[in-house]
Amino acid sequence: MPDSHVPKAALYYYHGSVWASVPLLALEEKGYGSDEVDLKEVDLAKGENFKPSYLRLNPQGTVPTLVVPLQKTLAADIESRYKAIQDSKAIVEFLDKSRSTQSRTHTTSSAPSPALAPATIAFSTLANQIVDLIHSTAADPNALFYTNARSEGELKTLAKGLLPFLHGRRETLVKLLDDSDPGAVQVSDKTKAFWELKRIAADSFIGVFEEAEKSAAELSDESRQKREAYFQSATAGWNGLKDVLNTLHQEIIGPYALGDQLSIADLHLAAWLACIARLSGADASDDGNTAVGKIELHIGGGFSLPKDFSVAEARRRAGLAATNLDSTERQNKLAAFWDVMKERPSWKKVYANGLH
Ligand SMILES: N[C@@H](CCC(=O)N[C@@H](CS)C(=O)NCC(=O)O)C(=O)O
Repeated sequence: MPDSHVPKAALYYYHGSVWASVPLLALEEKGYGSDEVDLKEVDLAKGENFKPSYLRLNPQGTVPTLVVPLQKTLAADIESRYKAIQDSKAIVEFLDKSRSTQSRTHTTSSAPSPALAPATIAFSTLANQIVDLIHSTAADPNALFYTNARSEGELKTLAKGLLPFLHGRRETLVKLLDDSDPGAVQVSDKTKAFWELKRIAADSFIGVFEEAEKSAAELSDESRQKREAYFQSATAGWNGLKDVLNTLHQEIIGPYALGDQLSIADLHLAAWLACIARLSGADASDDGNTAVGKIELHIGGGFSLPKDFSVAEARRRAGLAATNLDSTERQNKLAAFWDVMKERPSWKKVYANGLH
């Protein structure tokens, strides 16, 4: 058993976060023992990520953050020093390298630890392209989360869901700004400007959502313009997803991003797709065709990905038992990806309480 004085790594996450799901999936896939990394929830709905104590770990105020003890200072008699890894890409690369079948330092798990880094330069380039694409502005699931309404009916529903979240964050930001007035807590101008920007962003959505129950005719000119601008950006955001999905469909080898082996790219893709599917009305029990079908329908305008990937081939490559499938049955590659990810214990654990 590891010595309880040995400093542990801590993963700061939020249960509803897209990008924090990537290291959560990685912990399972890499076979980390449940007592090897402390999970610390940062409540984004209460703006806990804006607090100075969290900004010291991650100045962007985002989850995930992985705080790891520096190896030189593992001995119990030396005060531990830590470094904070502040982005899902860097965290997963670190988690991948830090546990291998050879190195079992302080590990309590005997689970296998497959390498998730691509094995060749060509695969590594492809994996990076996929990861960069799903982390690009056009694919940003958090922007789509706030702009998931393109009609007055959808706006009413979304407002009910998001207003408590936005108010919770705003309250914290206002308090932090008030407390940082001269004479109170000392914070840098940069931090104050960051809080101010976040407060303005929250206010702008709150303004639109708080008037969601009003018809367009009941709004002031200014509010009507704001609602129209909101719908325009929502429409542009969801339309922009067509290119992202088409490119992914072309780039992925199938059923995993790099073919038959799970890699880092799949963890990012799984977390991203789960979130986009949820925003499109899918749930965790949906199969790949249903979930991706809901995404296509939600994007609208008859958008659909080509169904050019053999279902039987996808199952064979993923090492899954053949079902009584018609060997000519085809699906799109994202649906095939969904079906094989859904079978994995990592996915079952991270999405046990539903998609997020
Ligand atoms: N590039 C970062 C992005 C992380 C990110 O944007 N996380 C979101 C949650 S999924 C967040 O913490 N947003 C801050 C907020 O809601 O204020 C990563 O991949 O880790």
